[in-house]
Amino acid sequence: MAATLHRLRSWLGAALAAATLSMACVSVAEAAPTPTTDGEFGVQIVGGTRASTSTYPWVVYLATSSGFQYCGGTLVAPNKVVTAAHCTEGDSASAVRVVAGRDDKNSTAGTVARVTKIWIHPSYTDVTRGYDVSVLTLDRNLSQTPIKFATSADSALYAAGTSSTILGWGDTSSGGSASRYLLKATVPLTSNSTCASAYGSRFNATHMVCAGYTQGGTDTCQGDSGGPLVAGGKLIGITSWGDGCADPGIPGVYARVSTYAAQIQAQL
Ligand code: 4AZ
Repeated sequence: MAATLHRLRSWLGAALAAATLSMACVSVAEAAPTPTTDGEFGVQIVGGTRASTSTYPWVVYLATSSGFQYCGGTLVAPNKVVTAAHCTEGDSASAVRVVAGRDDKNSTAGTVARVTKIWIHPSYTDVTRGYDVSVLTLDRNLSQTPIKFATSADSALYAAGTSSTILGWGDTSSGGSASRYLLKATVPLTSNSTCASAYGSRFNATHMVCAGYTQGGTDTCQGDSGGPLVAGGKLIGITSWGDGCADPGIPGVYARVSTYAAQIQAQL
């Protein structure tokens, strides 16, 4: 369902998408006034810069069989990709492509793998209830280097203020259009209390971690879902949800990978 909506969005454009995605995502562009940081600079994730898959070989994107990018993902083994459950929910494996080593969506660089199995966390229902985790098995081993993911031993990586990296090919402003190129940005992890102040009971610290500057301006956005939040050289989060993108006081929300480490490991 959600992946289908992501695809519809690709086809029909951002304006229609705002209405369409309101069913799958918790919020839409009109949830908050568009800040001056949105759109004015015409760059990145929101507020980021271009990045190369040579530097971040484990970042991948999910595409339809027609080649439309609709989510991100992270290579955690040569043939295993971690992504968001809301990216793969309702999909058949045969419909999903994983694109690795391609910075520019309008190029043919890198490798397009097929998917032979989709695992979705069995407790997943919707993003605000947590469990927004999915593992894809690929039809081949990729040459790109995987990244390690956080486990219960990595609680230090989740400390408030930790500098983290977000990556993706998603929208460069709230309600805007997707990036042609891989983009990256650095955002600090927020405290749990800061995130609870923004989201109330929708935020669950066991299942989620938030990141963003108090002043906004830098964030993941629609189309970045499923992609990586990295700190200390490990995958610590999966881009999951948020109210709008990059608004002051409204951080992005990420699935807390350490909570799911054993279940992810069991899929490898
Ligand atoms: C989404 O709908 C989405 N600003 C991803 C990230 C954020 C909001 C929405 C965080 O895919």
